[in-house]
Amino acid sequence: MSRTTLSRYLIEQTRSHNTPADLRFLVEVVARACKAISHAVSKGALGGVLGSMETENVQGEVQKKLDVMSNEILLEANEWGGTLAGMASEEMDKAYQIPGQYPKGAYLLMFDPLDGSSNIDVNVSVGTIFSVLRCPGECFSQNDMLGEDAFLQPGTRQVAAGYAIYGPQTMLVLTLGNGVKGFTLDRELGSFVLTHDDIRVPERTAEFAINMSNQRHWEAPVKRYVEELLAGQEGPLGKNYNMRWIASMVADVHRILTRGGIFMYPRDAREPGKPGKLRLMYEANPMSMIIEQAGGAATNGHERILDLQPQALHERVAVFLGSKEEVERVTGYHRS
Ligand code: P6P
Repeated sequence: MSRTTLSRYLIEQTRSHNTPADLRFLVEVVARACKAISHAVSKGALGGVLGSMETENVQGEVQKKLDVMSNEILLEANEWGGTLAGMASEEMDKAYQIPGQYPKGAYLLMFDPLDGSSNIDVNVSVGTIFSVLRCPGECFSQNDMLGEDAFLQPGTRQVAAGYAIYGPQTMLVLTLGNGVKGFTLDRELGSFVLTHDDIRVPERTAEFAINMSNQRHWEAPVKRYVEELLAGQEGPLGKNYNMRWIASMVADVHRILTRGGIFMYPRDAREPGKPGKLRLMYEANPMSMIIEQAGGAATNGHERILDLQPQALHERVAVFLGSKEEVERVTGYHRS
């Protein structure tokens, strides 16, 4: 039986779910850019792409050479196709304006071009996270500058979300709003092939992911919850839990999509003004859409992440996502 490639899946979605042709084309181009990033990442030291730049991004984080390369790959791949009114990236302070020589389109693309890049030099899985919104109103008139406000839409308005994970296999995990599909890159064909047709997050789990070194900085509900996890069978939760922390959100979320779990990056007292470390628009929102589409849950400890009204392009948020039972438990502790 012929294998379903990403292109065939997208065509079938157009027929069965009226996926617009320009959205289909946008996803194909993003996937193609992820193939190019995968190729650059896999070269490692042989490609002269490891190590850091002498620069910092808008987050104040030292940029890795591959951060900058991945960002440029995504911009160059997506700016000419006529599907976008603009782009935004973790690596750029301002929204990216589609150059005047290219037509504009109806969508906004946001991405973290290389999430987990601190892991690159130690050869641990990293990834690209992307989110697609419709541009509100007439924001794709050819000559107008695109304002940041056009991006500030709640995560429920996303029309597509996905990530590529550059690990032992390169995979693309995608949702168009009707379930979550996983595609594995066949390097001989150069195609993403459908290998995970209906990804579901188990409702219950015995595995949690959090950076335990921050424990003394957490708020009380998180301290209570993690203490209960660590108390295991003898504790109030009545079962033993395992812990994983890869420090690459794409890899941790991919594990949770594959076998369940809860991922947590809570706010902490180190920087009280910051609601969390992870970014809402191009990390938490796309991952939350994927997790919810796979039957899981995602909150900031108090409310559903996808309902949050963004106030700024690079705003941060606390994240609790994964198996519904555990996300609801820790969220309940914040409310009690
Ligand atoms: P820490 C990577 O830098 C990242 O943004 C996420 O991918 C990851 O989950 C988190 O930060 C890791 O943070 O503080 O454990 O290094």
